Amino acid sequence: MKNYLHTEIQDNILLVKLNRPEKRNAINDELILGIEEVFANIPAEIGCAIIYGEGKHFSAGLDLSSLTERDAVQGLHHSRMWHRALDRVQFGTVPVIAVLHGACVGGGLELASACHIRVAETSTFYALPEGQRGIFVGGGASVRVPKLIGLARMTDMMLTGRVYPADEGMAIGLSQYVVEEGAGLAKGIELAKKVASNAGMTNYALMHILPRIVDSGQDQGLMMESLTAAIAQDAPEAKARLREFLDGKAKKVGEA
Ligand code: 1HE
Repeated sequence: MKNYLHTEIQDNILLVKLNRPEKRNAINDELILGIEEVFANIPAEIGCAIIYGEGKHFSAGLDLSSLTERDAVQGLHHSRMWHRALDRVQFGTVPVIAVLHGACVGGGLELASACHIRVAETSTFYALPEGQRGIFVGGGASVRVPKLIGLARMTDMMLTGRVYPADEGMAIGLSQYVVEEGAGLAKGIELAKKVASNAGMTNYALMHILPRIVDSGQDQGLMMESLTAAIAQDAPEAKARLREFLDGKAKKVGEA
C-alpha cells in the first residue's frame, strides 16, 4: 500500500497520490484497500482532501490482470470491496477533490465520481471501456456516473466506447473545472483551502445529507432540508458568520 499510495499533509489539506505510474495507476486490490484505509482514517485536523495521480494518467481503472482469476462469488465480493472503499471517499469526514489528467477510465472514473469536486487538466479523457472488455462496471459507476451525466450518456459511453475529452467532459458534467496542463494540483489546493474554511456543518450537510435528499422523494427531501437548515443555522459558528456579514466585516459574494 505504501508504495502505491503516497500521502502528504499541507496545512490542513491531505494530498493523496496514486503512485503506480508504470501500470498507469491501474487499481489492484492493494491500491483499493489502501484508498479505503486512508479515507477511513483522515486526521481530525484535515479540512479537505485531494486525490491525484503520478505519471501520465490519473488512472487506467481496474487492474485487468487480476480479473481472470476470479469466479462469480469472488467477483461479487470484489465489487463490494470497491463499493466499501469508494463509500469511504464519498461519505468520509472531509470533502474530496479529484485532480485529473490523462486517462480517467473505468474504475478511475468510478474513483473520480466518488469525489465531491473534479478538476481536469486539458489532457484528461474519460471512458468506460468495460463494455469493450466484455464486463460491467463494478465500482459504483452505475449509481454515481448517471448522477453526473445522465443515464443516456453513460449508456452510450459503455455501448460504443465513446471517449470524452476534457472540455466536453466538463460540458456534460464529468468535471466542474478544466485547467491548463500541469495546473491541476494548484487549482485543487486553491479550492481545497476554500472548502476547508467552510463551517463544519455546511460541509457535513453537502457530503452526507444532500446526496440522500437527491435520492429521496420530494416530500422527504424537503423535510430533510428543513431539518438540516435548522441545525446549521443554530450552530454558534453560523451565527458568528452571519453577524460578521451584518457588521460589514465579511466578504461580499464574488470578493476574493
Ligand atoms: C494495465 C492497465 C490496466 C495499463 N490493468 N494493466 N481499464 C482499461 O481497459 C484501460 C486499459 N489501459 C489503456 O487503455 C491504456 O493503458 C491507457 C490509455 C490507460 C494508457 O496508455 P499508455 O500507452 O500510456 O500505457 P500502456 O502502454 O497501455 O500501459 C503501460 C503498462 O500498464 C502496460 O504494462 P507493461 O507491463 O506492458 O508495461 C499495461 O499492460 C499496463 N496497464 N492499464 C492492468 N487497466 C471495479 S470494476 C472497474 C472495471 C474497469 O475499470 S474496466 C476498465 C479497465
